[in-house]
Amino acid sequence: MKLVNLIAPLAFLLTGASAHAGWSIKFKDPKGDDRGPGKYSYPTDAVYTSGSFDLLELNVTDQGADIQLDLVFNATIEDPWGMAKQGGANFSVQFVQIYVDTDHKSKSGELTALAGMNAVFQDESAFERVILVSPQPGARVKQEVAQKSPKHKNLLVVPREISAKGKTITAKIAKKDLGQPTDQWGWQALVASNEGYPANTDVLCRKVNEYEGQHRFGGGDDYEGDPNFMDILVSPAKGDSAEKDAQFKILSGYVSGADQNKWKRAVLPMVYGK
Ligand SMILES: [Ca+2]
Ligand SMILES: [Ca+2]
Ligand SMILES: [Ca+2]
Repeated sequence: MKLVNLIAPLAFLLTGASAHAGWSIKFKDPKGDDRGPGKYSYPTDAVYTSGSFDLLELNVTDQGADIQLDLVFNATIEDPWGMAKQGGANFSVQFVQIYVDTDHKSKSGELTALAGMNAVFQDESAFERVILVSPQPGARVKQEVAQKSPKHKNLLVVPREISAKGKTITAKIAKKDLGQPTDQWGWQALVASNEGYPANTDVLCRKVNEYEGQHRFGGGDDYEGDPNFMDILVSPAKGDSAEKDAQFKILSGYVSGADQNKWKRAVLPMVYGK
């Protein structure tokens, strides 16, 4: 056997395990669009500092055994409620749900966002995974999803480690839990707020009401047709201000009010890779 025939498979064996390490993708989001459909307002309590729900970047990096997500916000991330001392991560008010479409086939996957979000996805963006970046302990996140949003139980990915530093929340996910990301995957990040005392219908999220309160967002209505999140990604996710208006238009597509039969969900797109 020629030496070259021996070397090629050997090189594959040596590099195969980490062949994808180093792959990354960056999504940017405009500043100042942390108002959902354009008219949402923050709760009045001082912990909800300006920019706390304004996503600026989502970076996804393959690190070999882990996939790392870095979420950059327009505010320093703080832990005023001491979530870290309660066995959670070191931040308090944010709760980001990251939806992933791994096959980009119409209606292949789940279309409804987690209980409490009050939103659905476009047919082409039916998702296979939902990654929950919550400051709550992982066991509680799993329990809430199993109890209140059972159809997402098998799609749920809980990061093995979540921490905040400066303006960035970082989540490390075991690759075996997520799969191997490719340029063809679709991504969406819903920026909601962590609620330790959620309604029976909501997975750990804070509600949007008609008027803002100490711990309630305002600018929606007091029924359950309005989306309960403040910021999303919009294609092409370069962070241009046009994406701001595109987001407001997408999220304004909902109908809420006293008559549940008339409710219409906001329909969310995803952003696909390179
Ligand atoms: Ca933003
Ligand atoms: Ca899919
Ligand atoms: Ca946005």
